[in-house]
Amino acid sequence: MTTRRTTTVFFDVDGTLVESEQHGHRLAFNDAFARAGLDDRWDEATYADLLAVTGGARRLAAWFAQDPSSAVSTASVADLSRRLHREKTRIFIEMCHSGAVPERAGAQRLVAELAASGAQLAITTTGSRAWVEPLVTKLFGVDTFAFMITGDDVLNTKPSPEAYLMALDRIDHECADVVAIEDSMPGLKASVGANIPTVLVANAETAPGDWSNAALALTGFGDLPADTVVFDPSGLCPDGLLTASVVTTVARTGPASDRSSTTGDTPIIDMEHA
Ligand code: XBP
Ligand code: MG
Repeated sequence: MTTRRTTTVFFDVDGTLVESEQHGHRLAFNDAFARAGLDDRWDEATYADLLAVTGGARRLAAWFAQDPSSAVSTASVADLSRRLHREKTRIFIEMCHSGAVPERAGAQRLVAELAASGAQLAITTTGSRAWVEPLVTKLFGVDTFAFMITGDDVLNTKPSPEAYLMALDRIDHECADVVAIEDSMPGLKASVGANIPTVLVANAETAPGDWSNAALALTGFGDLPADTVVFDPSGLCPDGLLTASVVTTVARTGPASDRSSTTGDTPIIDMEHA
């Protein structure tokens, strides 16, 4: 007797399910600086560079470490970062409640399609549980996701594969085909580091990089006219719409180490011209 294999889809949150960085987290960080009486402010270009450091508290610590003059002199970088991050989280939770952090176009469609197909869905994010849980529940529904691995649960944030390895431990992965949906290079490194085939749904905030480890890369879920497929060596998404069927096929195809068609030139994608 053969056991029917299930599909488990691990969703990243920031930049993947929600539009949260430049007009969400960045503004909350700046508000936290202001409330603490600090002059630090992150413009969009500065924040784009800082996205290479995942996890809000770590991002703050990296900022203060690179420019010690901007830190309150009596506080250690770590203490100051933690304190600011607590305030930033409070501010961001209010933003989520007020509707300032929307779904990414097409995310609700894909999540609903996958849920209807019987796939198991879970969250694997570097963001804090205090806002992730209420926001994901509000936008995508109660019980849509079987579990959520957040930045609070891991010692090492992305690009470490720790969150994905922890997520794999939560499922019966002997019986499940798994796939991750990510938007960033640290996210892609994390999921691929856990040997999980990954769909990269890049966006304007995704740093250019070598995405050859993705099974498929698009500039959106395919719901917006500007969305395009930018890397699809196996011809998985000919229509340009990321459907439940495409995602399930990526899961069934397996990780890059199991695929045969990923050799050859791999583009470094310039998002401005993709
Ligand atoms: C997202 C992050 C998060 C947010 C900030 O990375 O790094 O830290 O930017 O959220 P990914 P917190 O999408 O790869 O998980 O301040 O709650 O950490
Ligand atoms: Mg992300």
